[in-house]
Amino acid sequence: MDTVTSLLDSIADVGRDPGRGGYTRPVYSAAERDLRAWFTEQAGRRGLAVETDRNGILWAWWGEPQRGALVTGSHLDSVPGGGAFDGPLGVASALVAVDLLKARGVQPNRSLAVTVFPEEEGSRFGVACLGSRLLTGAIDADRARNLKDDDGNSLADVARINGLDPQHLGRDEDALGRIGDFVELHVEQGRGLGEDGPAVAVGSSILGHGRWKLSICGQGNHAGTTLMEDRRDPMVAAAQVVLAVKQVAAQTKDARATVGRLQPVPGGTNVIASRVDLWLDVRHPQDEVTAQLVEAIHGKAQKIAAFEGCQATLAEESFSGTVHFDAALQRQVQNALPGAPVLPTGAGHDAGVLAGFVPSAMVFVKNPTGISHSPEEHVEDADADAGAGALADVLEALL
Ligand code: HGY
Ligand code: MN
Ligand code: MN
Ligand code: MN
Repeated sequence: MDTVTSLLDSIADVGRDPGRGGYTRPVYSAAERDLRAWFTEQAGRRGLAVETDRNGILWAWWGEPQRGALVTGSHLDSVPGGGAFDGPLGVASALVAVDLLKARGVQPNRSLAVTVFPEEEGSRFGVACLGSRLLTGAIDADRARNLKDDDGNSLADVARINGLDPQHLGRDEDALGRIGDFVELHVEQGRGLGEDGPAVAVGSSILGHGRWKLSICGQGNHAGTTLMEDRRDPMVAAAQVVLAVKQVAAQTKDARATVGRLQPVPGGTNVIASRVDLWLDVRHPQDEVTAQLVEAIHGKAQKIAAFEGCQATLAEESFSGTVHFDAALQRQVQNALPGAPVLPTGAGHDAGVLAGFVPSAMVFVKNPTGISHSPEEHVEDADADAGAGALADVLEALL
């Protein structure tokens, strides 16, 4: 029988990113397509019938596709230079959990589906959990169709190339009706379990979080012929804005604000940028505080930009309010995992989007480094297998 580690080892070379370290597996890239093929093959080996729905979500069925099924899964796409576990651990653990349930002779009372959601990281089209947002209608389908990647390819075009009908992207009542309960296993992103804690924890809530694009426009010019006093350099404004983001968040307990991506345009070494785009990721347990943080950052950015002779404009790209998982389902998960701690998470997940529509729950597996969205993300083999065993216990209790 496969172990979680042996399954992850079998995709260890897919999407490696020597330049950044770790893995870069954007949705609908060759690497992610290879991972989808791997999943389909692994599911087939387990006698699971695989289908792709109108939003590109993969469903591997044990039993007939039916309303109210038990569904578990995660994602295979990654952030740039991501770790090996964020997403694939949940998918591999679900496959091993099916093996364990079959080995136990479990006869499900309802169908079970293992799912893979596309674009959970939002690394290509900018909106996280795009697959589950489309499935539930949490994003407007027209807006989604027109989302662009850095090369200007629209989701509609990329979806079409990948065999989907872009006009069919959007809320899918049939598929959504098939989810009676959803459970996502995920590597812990943070140190709630720490190094000495148990192997698994039960998720309780997901911090509200959003993404905003800040564009700072100035005057592009020549780096050699423009005197310092004659410049309206948006890069100089952007540098001050990044500092201001840290200062605003540092003054608010539990706030997290990050500028992880900053793009000067046109981006030449000998060119004073005409514009700088930077993306804010702001999170806080209280949604109204998140809004206040963004407003404070926006105000500071406008003042800084004006001082540098530039203009700053802010556009919201996505927002998900703080989510508390379904209490009844969480109790069932806790009963199946006696003694497992109950932990909140600051990371977004498809389970968080689905929680607004169907009973959803999460199981976290210990990551001794606590680090994620980095090659240093880690799960010990024994904990990975304990996680799959725990997921099997949860699924058996729910089947
Ligand atoms: O950004 C997040 O929290 C998640 O990893 N997509
Ligand atoms: Mn993830
Ligand atoms: Mn992630
Ligand atoms: Mn997720």
